Formats: sequence, structure tokens, C-alpha cells
Amino acid sequence: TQFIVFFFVKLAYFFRKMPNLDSVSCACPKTVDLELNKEILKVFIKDVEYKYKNLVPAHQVSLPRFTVFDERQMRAVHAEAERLAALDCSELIAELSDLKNWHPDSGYVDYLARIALFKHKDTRNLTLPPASQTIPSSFFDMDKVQRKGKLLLGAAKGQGMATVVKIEVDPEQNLNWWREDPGLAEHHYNWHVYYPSTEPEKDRQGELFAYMHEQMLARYNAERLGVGLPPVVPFGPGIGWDGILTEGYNPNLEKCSFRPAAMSVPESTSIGSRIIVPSIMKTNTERLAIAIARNYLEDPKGNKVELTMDKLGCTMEANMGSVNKKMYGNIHNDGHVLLSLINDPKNAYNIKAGPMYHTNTAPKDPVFYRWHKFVDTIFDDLRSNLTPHKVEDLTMEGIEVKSVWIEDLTEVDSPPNRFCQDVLTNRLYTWMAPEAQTVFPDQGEVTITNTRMHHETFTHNIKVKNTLMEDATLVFRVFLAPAKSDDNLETRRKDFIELDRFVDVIEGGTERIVSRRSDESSVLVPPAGTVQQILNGEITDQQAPCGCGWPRNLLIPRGTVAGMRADLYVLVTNWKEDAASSSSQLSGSVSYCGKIDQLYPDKRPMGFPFDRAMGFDTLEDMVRAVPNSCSREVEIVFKGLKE
Ligand SMILES: [Cu+2]
Repeated sequence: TQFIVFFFVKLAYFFRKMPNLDSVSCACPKTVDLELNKEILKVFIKDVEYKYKNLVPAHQVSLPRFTVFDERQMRAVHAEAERLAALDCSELIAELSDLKNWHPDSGYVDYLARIALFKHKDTRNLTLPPASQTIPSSFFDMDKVQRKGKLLLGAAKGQGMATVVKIEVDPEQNLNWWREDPGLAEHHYNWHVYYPSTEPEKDRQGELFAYMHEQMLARYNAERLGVGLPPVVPFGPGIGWDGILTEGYNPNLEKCSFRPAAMSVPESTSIGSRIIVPSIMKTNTERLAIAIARNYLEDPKGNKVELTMDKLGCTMEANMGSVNKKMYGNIHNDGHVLLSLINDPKNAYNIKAGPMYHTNTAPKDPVFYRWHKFVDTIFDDLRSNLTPHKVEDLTMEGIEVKSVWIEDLTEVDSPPNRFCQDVLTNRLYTWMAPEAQTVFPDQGEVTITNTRMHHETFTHNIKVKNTLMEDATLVFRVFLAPAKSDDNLETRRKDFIELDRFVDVIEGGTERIVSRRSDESSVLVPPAGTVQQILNGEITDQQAPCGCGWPRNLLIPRGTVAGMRADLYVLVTNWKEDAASSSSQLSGSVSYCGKIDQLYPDKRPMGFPFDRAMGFDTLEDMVRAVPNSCSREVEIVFKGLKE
């Protein structure tokens, strides 16, 4: 890993600043309850002078080898969370604090705390500290953190350069900086915290499961292109599992085992009393393929259930919305478990599971993307079966997008040429730089310096003309796709990365430039409420309580030193028609995470207009046919490592 770390000793224990439990009321917070928010830090950070409240003997026994991908464990942990959520708020905090102090490093305890606090009416809207701060051993190589001194600081340069200079032995390691970004792990972890597979499914959960992971793949492939790697290849039952898994991976984490290169998928593996058998997963996959061909799934009574992307997503994951688990199994979740136990499928040697076992470590492992590419291949059977959007589904009368361009906010770039489809290039800039982060392992407080990707903040500028007599409330759908030598739109369809989705009003009979900052993007996680901010009472209602959303530093692909060409594309449609309800809003990290307790705000299929087979040969053709859209070639320039 590229983490550069050093030990940082704090003389004054920060826990001393913690408020006294008795002084805090647990009233239901209206917007932000700063005192209660401070209070819940006790649930997430071990206190060296902790005095146990309940000392429940059960907490002393070892905890389950927990994974959200096992249905039985998920039912148990959610039942426990329900019990906790029914307690008085101060009791809830006391019980969870006891657990945390017994098992400071446990992923199970962190997960239980997050879902229990979310289920409890008084703590539901609080800002929880990022998991990378509260269980750092799931995110960072704590062995290195515990070491002190000059050696690591001296090695910092070389470590950072490894991400710039190519590694030849296993070229997949050239993307360690991306896969191992702590923000990516946070996003994936929190997505699965808020979309558990064993709770009644949320609005369009199956479709969002498919779309969010499809976007992870689109972004991963753009990064692969940037470092000269081919697109990710599926690895699953019937598609690759007969051969070997080329990629090895060492996460350098206490919690996970590593995997050597060239392993094979076992004939079976077991988790608890369940046995997972690849040949059965293959049969289940074939049943889904038949369902897609027939356009219906079969429920346990033999009834036909019309196939939608949502139903397919639920059935594939599988979550509670699955149409028939007996028939279609639990393919996605079982794949995670099977691949994570590949080192010791019979649990003969008590080897720890690999990264695929946990949602906060899985995205580090190259096999995560190969597995999800397999899952997405099934989803894409359906997408490519759908009738392409007709021109009239895409157009909006009276609205014209005249131009789209990018302006760099920090550097003077070539002046934008304000005509659609112009050849003038707009540039985006990325670089790597060390970044300090404070984390809270078992003891005290440690500062980690981690080399991460960053980019220059920019604006998308969209010149829109409204020839209608009335105001138009418009939704702007902004995408970015790397340019390819083959410009066929159907082959590029899955390359489109969502950059932003937002609403703006254009007055009737006017023309205006809509300018939107990149850091406002609807794919991004809102700025985290860190432990320090929570402690200082600096939490605002702008901070998302849930931590779900794309890492802010990875909004755009890295690009290349010479400049990677990409197409910026915007489609503007009528929000009055597209909004799920009159109160729906595209705010927060809505694109990949939806809205807590609300309908997914945008009625259009997720990924629209790239959610199905394309009815145009090229992007240019689509722009020409749809006046309320526009595209522009941009270039992403990687400026290397900034010390
Ligand atoms: Cu996932």
C-alpha cells in the first residue's frame, strides 16, 4: 500500500474533553443536536479510562466473524440493533460504548452501532464519525502506523512515486492508490449500511444496487485506461470461474488474509451452516438469463413477475425484494463470501477471510471489480434488451443547450469557445499529494499521512435557451466518458461516468449560462463530519449523517501526463416531469445513494440516458438529434506527485 505513516503522540487525552453522560438530554433532535452528537463519539472511540455501565457477560465472548453478505448473520445483527433501538437513548449509548471498549477493533461492533443509532428515533439524524477514523485497522496498515521514526518518513518519497512510476510485476498494483483510497471504502461501506439486504427494501434499492456498482466499474475502467490497463474482465460462474484467478492481492490489513496469484475457485465453501456451491450459482445465473430472455421472473408460487431492473437487482443481490431466493439464490452475496474464503474454503486452518468479506475492504481487491463485472454482465443482458429511448423521450420542446464547457477555477485556461461541439479543448487537472488524517485505533490518537489523488476544482458551464413563454425547471444530467478510437455509442455506453445531476430554473424567453461547481456534485459525499468537528460542535446540516457518496477527491479520473481525452456530455430534461414527487430534491449525495426515508428523487431510469441500448450510432448523432443536449471534448492532465 502507499500509505506513509508516522506515529503521533498526544499528551492530553482527548477523551477528557468528552461531555458527562448525565448532563446530556436525549431529546429527539430537530436538525442538529451538537451535544448528543458529541455524546455518541463514546460509541465509536475507545476510552482508556472507560468505566463499564452494564458489563453484559455476552459481550466478553468472541464476536462473530461478521459479514454483511451472510443472511443469517445479517438477521441476527439487525435483530440486536432493533433491541438496542427500543432502549432509552442513554441506555443505547451505554450498551454500545461497553461493546466498543471491549472490542475496539471490531467491524461487527462498528456496523451494529451505525445501524442501531440509525434505527433509534433520537439518534437517527446524527452525524456519525467516518469509519476510517473509528476502525482504522480496516482501512490502513496499522503495522506501519505503530512504527516510528525517520525511516518511514524517508521512504515517503519512494512510496509516493510508486503510484506515479509503473510497477511491472503485477500491473494491477498501478491502481492501488485508487482501489485503496479510504474514501472509496467509506462510500462502499456506508452504502451497504443504508441499504441492508435483509431489511424491507427501500425505493428502487435493486436498481440502485445495479447502478451504483455499474458506476464504480465505469470509473474503475477510466482509471485503468489512464494507466494503460485493459477494461476489467468478468470473473464468475460460467464466465471465468473455470479458469484461474490471475490477480493476487495483499491488503496489508490485520483483519484480512492475502491471496496469492493464480488461485482457483473451490468446489464449495461454507459459512455457518450454509454451503455455497459454484455449480449451483451457475444454475441460478442461467435461470436469471432465461428470465431476462422471457422478460419475467417466477415467484415461489410459480407466478410470473414482470422483470424490471429493480426486480433483477433485488433478486441478484439478493435482498428482501428478491422475487424467489429458492430459485435464483443469493448470487452476488455468495460470490463475495466464496471469493473471500478462497484461501481456506473448508475453514480447516482458521485463516482469516480476504478483503471481499467486508464491505469496507472489498473495493481494495482487484477481484471485487472482476466479480462485479460478472454481476453487471447479467444486468447488462437486460439493459441491452430494452428498446432504445426514442428521440421524443429525450427531447424537451422549447429548450436548447447551446454550449457546454469547463472552466478551471484556479488556473487561467484557454478561453472557452461558446459553441456546441467546438474543437477547442478544455482541461481538467489532477495530481497526487500526501494528506494527513487523524485516526483512533485501540489506544490514543494517530496521524496517518496518506498519498491520495486530487483535482483542481472546476465548473461546468451550460448555456441554455428557453424559448417557452414560461419558466422552465430543468434537470441537468452531466456525464464524462473517456474518448475511444471506436466511437460507436453502444460500445461506449457503459463508459459514461455520472459527474453531476442538478436542477435549475431558466426564465421564459431567456438565455443563460448555468454554472455549477464541481464540488457541489450530486455524486459526491458531503464533507465528512470528522471526530474533531463533532467534538468541536462544528457540525452543520450540510453534512450528511450517513457518509454515503463518492469520495470527493476521486470525482474525475486521474487521466494521463500527456492528457487523456474525454467527452463531457449534458442532457437537460423537464424536472416537472422527472421528479418522483413535488417535494423531491436533487441535493446531497443523491445520485449513488438516494435519499434517506424518501423516494429516489429522479423518476427516470438510473443512468438515463445511458441505461439501455443506444438508439444512435455516435454521441455526435445523439447531440444532433437532441437539441437540449450538448457535448464537448475535454482533456484530463495528470500533473504527478506534489510534495
Ligand atoms: Cu457493494
